[in-house]
Amino acid sequence: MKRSCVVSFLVILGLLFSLSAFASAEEYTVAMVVKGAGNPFFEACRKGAVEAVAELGNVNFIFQAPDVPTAEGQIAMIDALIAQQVDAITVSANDPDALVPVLRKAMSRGIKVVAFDSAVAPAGRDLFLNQCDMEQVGRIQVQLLAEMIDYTGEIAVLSAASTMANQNTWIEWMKEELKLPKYENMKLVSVVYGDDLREKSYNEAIGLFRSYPNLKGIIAPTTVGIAAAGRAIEDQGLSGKVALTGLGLPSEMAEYIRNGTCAAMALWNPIDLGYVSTYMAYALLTGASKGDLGDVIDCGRMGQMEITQAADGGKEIVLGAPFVFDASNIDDWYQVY
Ligand code: RAM
Repeated sequence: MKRSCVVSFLVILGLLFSLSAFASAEEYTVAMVVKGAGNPFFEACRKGAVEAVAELGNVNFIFQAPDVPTAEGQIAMIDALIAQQVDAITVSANDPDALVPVLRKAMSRGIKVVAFDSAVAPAGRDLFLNQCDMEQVGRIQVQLLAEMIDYTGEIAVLSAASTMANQNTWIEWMKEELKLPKYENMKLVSVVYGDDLREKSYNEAIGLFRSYPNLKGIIAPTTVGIAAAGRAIEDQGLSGKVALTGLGLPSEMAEYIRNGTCAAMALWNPIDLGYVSTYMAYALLTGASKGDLGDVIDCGRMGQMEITQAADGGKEIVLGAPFVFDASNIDDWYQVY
């Protein structure tokens, strides 16, 4: 009798033990939805997310990208992820407003939503991971180009898609910068959209050379656009005649930076972007943060990061400042991302 009591006590103890072990090992699924397939920028974001997931231990990771960078493609993917009952979605939006209904649906089912890189409107997200201060990113690109063309001549912007929030905000700040008196001899003649597709971006650059024979410079605030513009400038024999800057990946731009086709450009670290956005989703899932202003989130090797008020009225974490790449440092970076 006594012995069977001890046995059942041990069995119950064992059961409780395994239950608590089970509870602490709760598994989460985080899905990252990016603008479009075949963009090395988002491959770098994916790399950062995979790194975070490996550190966190109890997260399954799904990476999805529409073939073409459109809101429709992303909406279909997010709908499917809701049906799959993922726990969190991190997303770089192709359109800040078009994605709101499907992301609201996700949030109403308890799915946490962290936008990163290109924001979705506040109603469709819990948090945004802003890569850098938007104003600084916009202004710095004009400053870089102005130095290259001696503050004189016609310039154009080769952007991604006309619906994309990150590029549109940066372009607004470029226009603000251009209002300063020191740019009075620089004229923004056109803004064209390559939709973050390689061939379309290339063709838009060629179109600019044809429409504006006196063009002195291009700003491409997209890694796809700047690489396509570099190729177009060289194919047309315009190196040294049309200057190029914008936001580029060192891995794709090293050759153009070294040979002067693009003397300087800016960017931040896309690996960190994917890494931190995953930690943010995790903090919301575990309840470590409710996503409130002033909350500080543990972001692994990136340290403690604070939730602040975003310019669009929502809440965000800002990753850092833009970094300028040129011939002096490109060799240190072109193998990193
Ligand atoms: C492209 C994408 C991305 C942007 C970078 C700079 O890869 O448009 O959203 O942040 O460029």
